[in-house]
Amino acid sequence: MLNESLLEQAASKLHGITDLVAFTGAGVSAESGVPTFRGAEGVWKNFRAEEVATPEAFARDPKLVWEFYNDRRDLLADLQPNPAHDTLAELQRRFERFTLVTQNIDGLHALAGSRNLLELHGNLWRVRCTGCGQTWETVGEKLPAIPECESCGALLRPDVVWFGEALPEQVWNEAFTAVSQCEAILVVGTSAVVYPAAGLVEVARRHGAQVIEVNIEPTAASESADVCLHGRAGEVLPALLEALRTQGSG
Ligand code: BV8
Ligand code: ZN
Repeated sequence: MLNESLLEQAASKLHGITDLVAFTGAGVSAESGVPTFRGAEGVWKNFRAEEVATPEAFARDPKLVWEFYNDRRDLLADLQPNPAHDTLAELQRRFERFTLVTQNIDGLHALAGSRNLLELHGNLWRVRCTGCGQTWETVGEKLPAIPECESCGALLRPDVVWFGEALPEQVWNEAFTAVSQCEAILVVGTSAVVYPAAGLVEVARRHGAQVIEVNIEPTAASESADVCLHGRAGEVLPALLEALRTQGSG
């Protein structure tokens, strides 16, 4: 059962502000059927991240790495956004400045209609040529086991950020700016262990933002949070929106 008073407390922190950031991780897609990374059924269970989500792994065994990503593309092709994604898209329409910063690569926020979306770790549906650098959106497409570039013949790779790789500079700068300016940050469904992304929560707090966490359990971000709403994002976020409505905001 959701804690009504904490919901009211969180809603009152959002009431009347104009600049909100939502920072999401794999937990926001869990109720859509996307395995999280570190949960019991975590996507890493068959593979260790170091095995498949690194440039070294790709150089060593591109076939294995593509098997890992093609499996996730196949799984995702049939999955839909859940009420957590939908509520974040609705919140975007209620706040003058709303930035959605996600670590997820599953594309479900865009599918739910979120705009002004910053994908810190790239996107599973986009591929990039390791030779000429061209990128292609290949949403829902079935790729060959080892896809090659039509223009230059080099290997294609998923356009995601692997461990040991820098985040896309433009996206990182926009995210950093957004969290430095926001009045509140909603931290949803992340274990907050992957850096530099996880560091954005502290940046927001240091700049005076209220921090509201939504998660089924305590995380590394919990000590930075002013309010921790324990529960599934697909239930807590709609309830938070409802509490906002009854507070007559926006
Ligand atoms: C960098 C894309 C330097 C790929 C991802 C040692 C060795 C090597 C590297 C490091 C090291 N120590 C530290 C590092 C740095 C490393 C890092 O932070 N490692 C961690 C693991 C310690 N970081 C990097 O390597 C980054 N790059 O540092 O480069 C550099 C700098 C300059 C120039 C050159 C180089 C790059 C990190 C990006 C890696 N790519 N994804 C892919 O997905 O295949 S990260 C991956 O983890 C996903 O993006 C994922 O989003 C992200 C974080 O995980 P979460 O989203 O938080 O998911 P998780 O399962 O952990 O948690 C789910 C949460 O949801 C839980 O809290 C759970 O309770 C909750 N939940 C579950 N169900 C629900 C729910 N909540 C609500 N409702 C529910 N229903
Ligand atoms: Zn090419």
